[in-house]
Amino acid sequence: MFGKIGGAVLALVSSAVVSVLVSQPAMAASATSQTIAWNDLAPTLIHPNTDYTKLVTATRVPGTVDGKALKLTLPANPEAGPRGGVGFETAKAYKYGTFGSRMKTADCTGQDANTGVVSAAFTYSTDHADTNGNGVADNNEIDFEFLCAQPDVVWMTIWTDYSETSNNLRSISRVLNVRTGEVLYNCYIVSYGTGCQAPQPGENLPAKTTPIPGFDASKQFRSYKFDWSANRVTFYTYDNQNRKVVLWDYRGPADRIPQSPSLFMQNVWHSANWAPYGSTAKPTTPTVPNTAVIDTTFLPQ
Ligand SMILES: [Ca+2]
Ligand SMILES: [Ca+2]
Repeated sequence: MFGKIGGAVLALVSSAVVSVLVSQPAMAASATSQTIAWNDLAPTLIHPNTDYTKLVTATRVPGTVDGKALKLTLPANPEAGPRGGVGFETAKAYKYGTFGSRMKTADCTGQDANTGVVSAAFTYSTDHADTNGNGVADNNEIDFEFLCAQPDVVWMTIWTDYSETSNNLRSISRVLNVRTGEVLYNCYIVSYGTGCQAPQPGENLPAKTTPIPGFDASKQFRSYKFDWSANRVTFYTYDNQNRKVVLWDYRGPADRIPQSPSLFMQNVWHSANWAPYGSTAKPTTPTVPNTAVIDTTFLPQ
């Protein structure tokens, strides 16, 4: 299942201009959720994946609700792609519900301006089958992703298909400057390099979001959540007064929404080809460790 996760997708993208316009997969309701506070309860919920052995829990972490946190530290000079990264997945799969995390994403302040580090929280499932019957291998995935070089911007993507052996995929992404509330990009694509498909009703809501002054995902603990149901995915966070701010209320065609049980995952990894929005610079390899700090993880009941 990690064959594709996050890894080689942008290898298919030859143009740097295009590469800034597509996200990589990091490899979605019920209103009730459980909160994993990263205390002694957490290990029973997390699958001990041998690709992800660098999990460290810490106490007395400033800014956390309960003092305890999970630190995901990407070592210096990592291999590109999620397999060279650090993260976890849940032991159990979930279909629909509320998912998310209160976290502080990897901070590359003071490093090379083009440092390529992704912090992600997402649902994921693929068995390379074609359950939705459209001729392309399914890839069920709903992502929050942040690039350390652009910590005022969030990338949100809903995937349903991805082929490792062709240029076929199905994903819709929204790139949002959370600080200003400006939607930078909202696009459904079926292959790399062929541009956006015509938008369907309900795919680009709200047109603008409530600005969160001073927003910086790498400097502040924030909760990022999404409510995943069969016909709607709503992404949200909270402003400086702890009021809910909807980042993307996706109500487009249901066949563009995952409908399969999925694991929830969080990870930090190096991308060598995913540039910040608006940049054509090639991302550079981090030469020092980079850490995302997870205060809590939110899962369906
Ligand atoms: Ca399919
Ligand atoms: Ca905590």
